[in-house]
Amino acid sequence: MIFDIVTIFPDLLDSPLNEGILRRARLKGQITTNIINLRDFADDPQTMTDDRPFGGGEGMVMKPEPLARAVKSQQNADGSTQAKVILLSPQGRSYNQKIAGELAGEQHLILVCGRYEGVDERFRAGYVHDELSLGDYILTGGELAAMVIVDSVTRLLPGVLGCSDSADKDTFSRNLLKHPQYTRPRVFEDQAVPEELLSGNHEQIETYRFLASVQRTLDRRPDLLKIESFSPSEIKLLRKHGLYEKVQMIQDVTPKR
Ligand code: 9D3
Repeated sequence: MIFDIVTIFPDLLDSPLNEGILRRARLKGQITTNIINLRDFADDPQTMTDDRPFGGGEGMVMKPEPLARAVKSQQNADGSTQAKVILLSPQGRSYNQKIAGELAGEQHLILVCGRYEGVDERFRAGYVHDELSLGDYILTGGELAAMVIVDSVTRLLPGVLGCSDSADKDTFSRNLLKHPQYTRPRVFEDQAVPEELLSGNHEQIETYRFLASVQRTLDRRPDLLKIESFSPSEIKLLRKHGLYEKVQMIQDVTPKR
């Protein structure tokens, strides 16, 4: 899969792509990342990529021509399919695991990092296929958002994670938060590891973890809970431990995201 990232701060993106799983995926050829310096596509000597807004007002707007030239330079650069162009901006729809899964099915993404107050609307209209935001907080630009997309999509690609760390055991595919985890020592600052985890009894351990996951999800992310996602044997367990009623109640009063 090819990720082209169009930015005015190319250096910002170097190290995240050069560590850990992203680095390994690049070296194994599972992903290709190209950092495109928008300034290379500016036309005037001062390499202006932004300008003052028509109509007046605060801040600057990214000019359409450099953005369009940068995108065109990468579009069909791999010969075959049309790349999907994604603008990262506070006006985009909110990114989530479902969108990550959809993007993992693409062959070529061009991620355009917004800066300043935004981009000229005609670039958006003519070149952008989708516009994404990370959520309701303010960043200084789209670069970190682009890295989040590359990271979250890459780990979904076949063969990128080891088989021990399979993508579908994750939090968001089960609608449950992960249970608390412990390693050595058995006692740390007067806090012991729960007995159930030391029992060596696999069924007891799984039951403990399942109940702890449900409890944690009830406490922290009730919006994730889906009563339909529990199997009959899980519902029996929840009933036995007084959690079924709580899940049902919270399910009824929590707005879904
Ligand atoms: C005053 C209006 N602001 C828009 C909400 C101006 C503004 C703030 C921040 C314009 C651009 C930016 C830079 N942010 C991004 O480019 C961005 C972003 C974000 O700020 N939050 C969450 N996701 C993203 S993706 C790109």
